Amino acid sequence: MTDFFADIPQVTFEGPDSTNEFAYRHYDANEMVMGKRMEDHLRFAVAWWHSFAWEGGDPFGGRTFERVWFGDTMDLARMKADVAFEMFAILGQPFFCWHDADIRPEGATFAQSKRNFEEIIDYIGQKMADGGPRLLWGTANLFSHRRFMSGAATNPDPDVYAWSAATVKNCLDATHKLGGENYVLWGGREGYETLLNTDLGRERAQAGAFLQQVVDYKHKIGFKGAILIEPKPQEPTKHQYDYDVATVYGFLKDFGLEGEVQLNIEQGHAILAGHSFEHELAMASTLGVFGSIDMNRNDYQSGWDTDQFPNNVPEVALAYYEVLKAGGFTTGGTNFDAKLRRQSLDPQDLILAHVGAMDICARGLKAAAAMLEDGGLEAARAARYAGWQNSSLMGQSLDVIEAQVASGGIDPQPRSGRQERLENYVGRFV
Ligand code: XLS
Ligand code: NI
Ligand code: NI
Repeated sequence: MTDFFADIPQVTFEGPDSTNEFAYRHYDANEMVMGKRMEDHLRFAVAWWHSFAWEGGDPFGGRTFERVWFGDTMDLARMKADVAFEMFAILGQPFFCWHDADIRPEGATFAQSKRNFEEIIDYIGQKMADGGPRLLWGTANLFSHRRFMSGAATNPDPDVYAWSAATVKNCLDATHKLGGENYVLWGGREGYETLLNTDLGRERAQAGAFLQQVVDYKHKIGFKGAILIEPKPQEPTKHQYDYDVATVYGFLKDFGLEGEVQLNIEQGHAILAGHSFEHELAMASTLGVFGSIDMNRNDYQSGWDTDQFPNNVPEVALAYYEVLKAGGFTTGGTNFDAKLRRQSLDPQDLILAHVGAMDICARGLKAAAAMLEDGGLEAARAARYAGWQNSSLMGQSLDVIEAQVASGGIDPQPRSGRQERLENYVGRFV
């Protein structure tokens, strides 16, 4: 036991009228929503990097958090894991996620980093053994160290490609060992700053080969979880290759991997790409590649990936509406890829950020389920497209269609899109 969360009670469901800060008002893990426990719908996960590894820096200043576990030793890495599991227990969090670099100190050599990593994976494995939280996904940090400054798989230097491939191999092994449900590849620095020095076609081919190797290795070791790509349009590089859902799907199709890889869709990344979160979710679902979500909003003015905890029920409701319509999560879940603001120094802030976010998501999920059960949006949509029922138009030749229109048999009459009425409808539920 550490004493980091010493004064903080276990957070339990007390209902909407509770005034206790350390209680859930809406998230009741056992409440049934559309025939499933809320915990099994939402599948919340804590992100190790933001909650335990991030130091509070920004472009103008360094560390604001003073955590006793900050440092590069294995003892401190174990203490960090102890604190993490204490937080999971306080919150009743069913899942967590990590990058290799969040959980182990970097060694002087690849082999030393690997030993550190394997040791801490065993330590985490022991903590999970007694029925504790599970691993939603593991991933490799192929972007922080300076060796990755020009990319990982898309690096002009094949030695960096090799280092990255070796790192992903170890992270996949570890994810498999811990019974992880997914493995995520976010394109970190897979992109470019200037075309003047970039062979875009070559880099794209490298990314395709790398992904194929990841998929092959997954099958080789018998990992049954999903491989997920997380799209993001910019930041850290000016132009990221995995721009958005549609772009990644085109990439997967090009390399014949659309049946092997799904997507982890982040709210803030959708906004950076000029989309809404629900657009990205609907696109992934329609293309058959929906996997999991990172539930963290961005500040709407700043244009950065500010990774804030969700606080907007109507937005979250529309996102879960798409998740539910896609059939809900299978291996995926709701990862809070979210961090405190750098002035939020207290252990209480870390707990309450998650409590608030979980309540917001619970409200969003319940609103989404109520809309689906009511069926108003689906009925309106069906009515709007009703003219297509029994239409053979899409299979006809242009001259056949022209003959029909020219004969006067077709005379389009504009009809209301009813947007405001539908917005009012949504307003009844959120
Ligand atoms: C960064 C990404 C990152 C991934 C995991 O913007 O969101 O946190 O989720 O590498
Ligand atoms: Ni993310
Ligand atoms: Ni992000």
